[in-house]
Amino acid sequence: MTKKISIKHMIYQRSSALFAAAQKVIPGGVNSPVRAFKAVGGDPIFVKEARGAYLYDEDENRLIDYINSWGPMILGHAHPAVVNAVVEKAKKGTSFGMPTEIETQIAALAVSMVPNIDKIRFVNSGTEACMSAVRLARGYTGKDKIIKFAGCYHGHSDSFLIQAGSGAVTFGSPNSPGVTKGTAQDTLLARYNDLAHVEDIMTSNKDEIACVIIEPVAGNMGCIPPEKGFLEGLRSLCDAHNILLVFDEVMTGFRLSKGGVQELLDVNADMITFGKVIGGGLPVGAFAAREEIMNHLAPLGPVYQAGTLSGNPLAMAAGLAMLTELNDNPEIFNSLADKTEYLHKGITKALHNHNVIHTINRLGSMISVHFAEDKVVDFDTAAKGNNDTFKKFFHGMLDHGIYIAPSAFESWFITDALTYEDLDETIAAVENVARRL
Ligand code: KE4
Repeated sequence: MTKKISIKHMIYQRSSALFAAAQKVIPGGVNSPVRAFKAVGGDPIFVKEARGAYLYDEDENRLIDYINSWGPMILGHAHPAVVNAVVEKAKKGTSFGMPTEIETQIAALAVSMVPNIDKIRFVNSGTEACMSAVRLARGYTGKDKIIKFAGCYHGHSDSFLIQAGSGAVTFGSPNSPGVTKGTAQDTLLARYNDLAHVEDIMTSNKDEIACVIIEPVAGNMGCIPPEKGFLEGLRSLCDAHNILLVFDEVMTGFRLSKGGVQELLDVNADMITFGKVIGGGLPVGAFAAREEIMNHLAPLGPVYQAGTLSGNPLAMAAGLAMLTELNDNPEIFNSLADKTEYLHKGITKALHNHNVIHTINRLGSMISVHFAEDKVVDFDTAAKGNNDTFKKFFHGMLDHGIYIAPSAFESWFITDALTYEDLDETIAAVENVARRL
């Protein structure tokens, strides 16, 4: 039985005042564009604190959080294991710029959890991980070009801001100014889920392509799972053309399963990038591969990569606590998938009850609602979604105390802190909002 709830008539006065103040000293008032609500309109919400599945904003509103800092808070906000680890580590100093044992501990744990990797290098963001992975692929292969997919987002490094997804799309400037022609010419753009297109590009750029980099389950066009055979086909094409296959698992790593997409879908990549969950909410990215590739990295090999705060013990403590929780309790991944399936079924029913045209994509604990008639399988079909309907949906859900991605080109991120009561409240809100779409 659908739970009846009313609109909560939330107020956002303090958030709006804080946003006005922030805009005076921070470009756009935010430190990452997608937070500015440009794609949905209105002022962004300022969060005071968060616990479990809930955000508490500066106007004392409680919001059920379906973004979870864009993925890291898979166990819920302020998880005791992570908080305690960080507090204890901070008392002993936060960063030394020298090796520490905890880096080896989290590296060994990550290597034990993820297939096909012997070594891992820690950096400070997903962007840095993907940027470094591509440099390593180029250094290892001696080739300059890369293939990325329209709508996939690998962070804001120049090579990737070519029809990128996520925030870059919502700004209608897929190729960001500041990216030189020289850089752009080495990035070849393919259509997601289109093997024939990838093969054409490989054939036309014979022996020039260092790697293919892909979100093996896309999240930056909304959630778009790979069609059956797509990743396996990519693997075969990369083998045939002697090209490295890089899985950008910044979003999917340690979220879709212990071993990420490689384990979940049984497809092997040559290099994997991580972010988000691996840092437990602190700034951590990483890239990993088999030893013969990783040993090309400085100080062992000629490919340079470095970072003042890379592997700092404070961030390592958060990441190690998070990965340990997930490694010791793998049933969490099934629980997340079950909750996401329950949510999917509830939202579908609620929107169908009011004849709202939509399609929902879901894999594991990643899900997105597209107000489009056709199946969403790539950037072009994702872009056909009705953004006006999305905006109404977003603000309607917010009025019910439910925080979803402020853009149709994002995945929702389910946290295991969500209860089935939270899910029922969310589904009831969809039912209410659907009446007005
Ligand atoms: P960061 O540099 O933001 O840590 O990671 C970049 C990145 C790389 N690869 C994938 C698959 C990603 O999803 C991301 C970052 N994700 C976005 C959300 N779609 C971060 C949110 C933001 O830009 O503020």
